[in-house]
Amino acid sequence: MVKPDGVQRGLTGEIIQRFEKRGYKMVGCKMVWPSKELLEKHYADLSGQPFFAGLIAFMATGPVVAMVWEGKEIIKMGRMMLGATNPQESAPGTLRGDYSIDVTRNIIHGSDGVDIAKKEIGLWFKPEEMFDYKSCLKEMVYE
Ligand code: DAT
Ligand code: MG
Repeated sequence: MVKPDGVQRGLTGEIIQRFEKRGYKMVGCKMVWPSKELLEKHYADLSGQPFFAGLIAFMATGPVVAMVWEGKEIIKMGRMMLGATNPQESAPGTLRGDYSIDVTRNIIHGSDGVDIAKKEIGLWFKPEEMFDYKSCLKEMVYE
């Protein structure tokens, strides 16, 4: 998900392009201005953290771009492409390492595991907003 800072800074296209160019397949994509209720469910596991209220407040300041990507080990590889949570520790070449400075403005969210991804997809997407199609790139990206 491109966070409000990523959308405002015009980084949505670049973020999508990184995933597209690597060879991953987009199966869902939409702009959403999330409610605090949705964000509280999305970040429920962080509700005990001191930064929780600020995180929810910032994430509700504007629209985000929610996406579902498909591909081999996409969750693990996607996390690598994002970089460390704190941009001060994100390697150059990662999205956060190239485009962000502070942890509360780290431009992008990525699911952290298969079960979490399923939960998050259920929160953000209706089944009919996701698309099962054959990518013409398949034979050229995978062995
Ligand atoms: P990630 O987004 O890499 O999965 P997370 O799930 O631990 O990281 O935290 C969710 C978001 O909360 C993170 O992208 C930015 C914010 N956050 C995390 N740690 C923080 C901290 N110490 N202070 C302020 N915001 C923080
Ligand atoms: Mg997380």
